[in-house]
Amino acid sequence: SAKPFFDQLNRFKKHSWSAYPLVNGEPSTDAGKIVDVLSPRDHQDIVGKVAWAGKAQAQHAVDVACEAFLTWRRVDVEERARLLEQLADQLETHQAELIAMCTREAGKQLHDGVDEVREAVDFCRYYAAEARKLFHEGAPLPGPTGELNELFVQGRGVFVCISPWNFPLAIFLGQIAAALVTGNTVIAKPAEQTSLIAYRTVELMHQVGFPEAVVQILPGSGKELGAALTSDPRVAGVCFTGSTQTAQHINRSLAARDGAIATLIAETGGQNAMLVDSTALPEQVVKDVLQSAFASAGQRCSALRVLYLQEEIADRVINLLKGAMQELTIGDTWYHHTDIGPVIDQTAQQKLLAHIDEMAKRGKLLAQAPMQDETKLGSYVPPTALEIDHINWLSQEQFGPILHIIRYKKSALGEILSQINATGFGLTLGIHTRNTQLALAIADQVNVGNVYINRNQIGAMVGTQPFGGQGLSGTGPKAGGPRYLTRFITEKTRTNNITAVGGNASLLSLGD
Ligand code: UN1
Repeated sequence: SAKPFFDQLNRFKKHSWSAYPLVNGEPSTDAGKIVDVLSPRDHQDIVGKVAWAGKAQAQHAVDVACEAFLTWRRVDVEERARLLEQLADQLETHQAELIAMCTREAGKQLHDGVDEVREAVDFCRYYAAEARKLFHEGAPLPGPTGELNELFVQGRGVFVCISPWNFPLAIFLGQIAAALVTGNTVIAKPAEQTSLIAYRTVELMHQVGFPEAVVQILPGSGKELGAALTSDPRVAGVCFTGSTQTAQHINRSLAARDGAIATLIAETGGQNAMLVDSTALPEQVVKDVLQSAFASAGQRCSALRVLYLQEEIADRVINLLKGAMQELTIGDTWYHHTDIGPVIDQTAQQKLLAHIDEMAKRGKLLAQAPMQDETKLGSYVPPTALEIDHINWLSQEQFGPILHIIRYKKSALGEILSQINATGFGLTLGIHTRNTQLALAIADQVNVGNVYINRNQIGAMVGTQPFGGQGLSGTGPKAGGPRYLTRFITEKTRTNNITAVGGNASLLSLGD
């Protein structure tokens, strides 16, 4: 009974959703603030209503999660993994609704919504498979005869998962999936801007059989609710994706607690560069620059911010880029023909527009994509290319469709690599060259998590390009990689002197 995709999608064009604090499966309606969610597409489309949680719900949710951990950590890994796989199927069944939510609530293009569902599904299946490998219950270790040594892994306890609005489904669920499959209980605090899709996802989780006490959701403010959760000494770990500043804040809050030393897994910002030398293929460069800098309105932490062009090729690339930018369609994300949609809200829009003004004065405005009339309603920022002199003009990450271009002389390459490292960020790096030795040498010198050679530098795939950075860009291990789950677990070694109780033949043979 498969209906054509757009028919399914249209059913959710006017739908309105709700989100509440959901503690132990009980929605609290007496929570503090109630917020109307207006789409960044046009600031008119009402996507739904969100009730925010306060300190009382945070405390209560931690009580419930602590209690639930005692049984959840004993559930067989096979069962937890199977639940994740059932969730993956459930997401696919509901993909039209989830894509509509991505588009309306987060202002993402339809094809970004398709990618989000795909990535969320991949996270579920990948972490299910990795957890089965990690949990060799009682894997025997070598040791002297008469002694049985075994290694066990288990969840750490209550994990608080604080997720961003730019991947409101994929990253929201990726964090939770990793924490749950390794035997932790979860309190999810989604981004203020995208609570509705997060809440809907948690409903789907409960429908497939994740216990209500094991995964709870609290919509609310980062400042108050986030602080209430991260300052609770019973919380064993925090998984966070968002700004570097907020990660540092969470780190201090965890360190100040009089309690167990908590784990912080953080994936934060970048000041991502691409280097293009004179041997690169200009058409390929322009295609990959457009994608890396402007896809998802530049609202990816992987996005290209600073394009370095060797002087011999700079004019050629800039001219092609200017032409290509004139062809972009900026507008309402409900339409499939739209290339680039709005930024998340008016605060972001104002900040980005102010940055463009400042850089245009100090440097040079090279190109701006044309805006359709419909963009007047929503929070749109024109994709913009600016020429600047030095990466240190950029004191912080500009999370939007703004590309900074710097020309360089071949002899200055070494100095430029040092300047990129000196930003302290280390997330993605793009390289375009036909000189393979040079590409490999640059890849080795720059301290980043993900290097992309002769292609775009966004869209890391789960299991294929594990994603995450160094320094100011995050703690690692990489999401979607083979070691990600290791920080969600704790280990227990059990050493048993089996001769002391007169010996046990079957155990002895294991120990030999
Ligand atoms: C983020 O934008 O917060 O590679 C990280 C990519 C994505 C980036 C996710 N996986 O484009």
